Amino acid sequence: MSMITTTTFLSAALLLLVPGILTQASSYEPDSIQLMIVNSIANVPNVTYTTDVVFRGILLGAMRRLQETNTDFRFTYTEDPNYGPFLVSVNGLAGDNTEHTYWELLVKTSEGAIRPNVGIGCYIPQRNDIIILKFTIW
Ligand code: B12
Repeated sequence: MSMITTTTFLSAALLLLVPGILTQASSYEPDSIQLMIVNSIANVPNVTYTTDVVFRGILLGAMRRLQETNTDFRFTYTEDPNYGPFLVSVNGLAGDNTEHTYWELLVKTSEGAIRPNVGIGCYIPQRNDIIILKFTIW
C-alpha cells in the first residue's frame, strides 16, 4: 500500500470509530430517576424526589446523592453481614421488628412494577425508573 492509500484508509477508519467513541462517552452522563416515598400504614401524602444515578450505579449511591443535595430527604441503614445495606429509616420514620414494620423496595420500570430480589446496595436503577420506598407491614 502506498503512503497516501494508508493515510486515507486510517482516516476512514478513524471516522468510523469516532461516533462509537462519542456514544460510549455519553454513557458517563448520569440517568435521572425518581424516588417516591409511600406510607401504607399512616395516611400521609406521598413525596417524590428526582435524583441521578451514574452509569450502572447502585440505588444506594443515588440515595446518598439525593441526601447530600436535598435537606428534606434523610435515610439510615444497617449493614447486614450477608446481604449488605438494610434500609432502616426514611425521613425519620424507622421500621420496627416488634411492630413488624419495614421499608419495602419496589420499582416501577418501563416494563411494569417489580419487587427487586435485592436491597438498596445491589439494585441498579434504569433510566426513568420510579423507585418506591414503601413503609409497610410484614
Ligand atoms: C424474613 C425476611 C425478611 C423480613 C425480615 C424481618 C425480620 N426482622 O425477620 C423483611 C420482610 C423485613 C424482609 C425485607 C426485605 N427482604 Co428479605 N428476607 C427474609 C427471609 C425470608 C428470611 C430471613 C431470615 O429470617 N433469616 C434467618 C435469620 C436467623 O437470619 P438473619 O441473618 O438474622 O436474618 C436477617 C437478614 O436476613 C435480614 N434481611 C432480611 N431481608 C433482607 C434484605 C436485605 C437486602 C438485607 C440487607 C437484609 C435482610 O433480616 C433478617 C432478620 O434480621 C430471606 C430469605 C431466606 N430464606 O433466607 C429474605 C431475603 C434475605 N430478603 C431479601 C430481600 C431482597 C428483601 C427486600 C430488599 C425486599 C424488597 N424488595 O423490599 C427487603 C429489605 C428492604 C430494606 N428495608 O432494605 C433477599 C435478599 C437477597 C439479596 N442478595 O439482597 C432474600 C434472600 C429473599 C430473596 N428474595 O431471595 N425480608
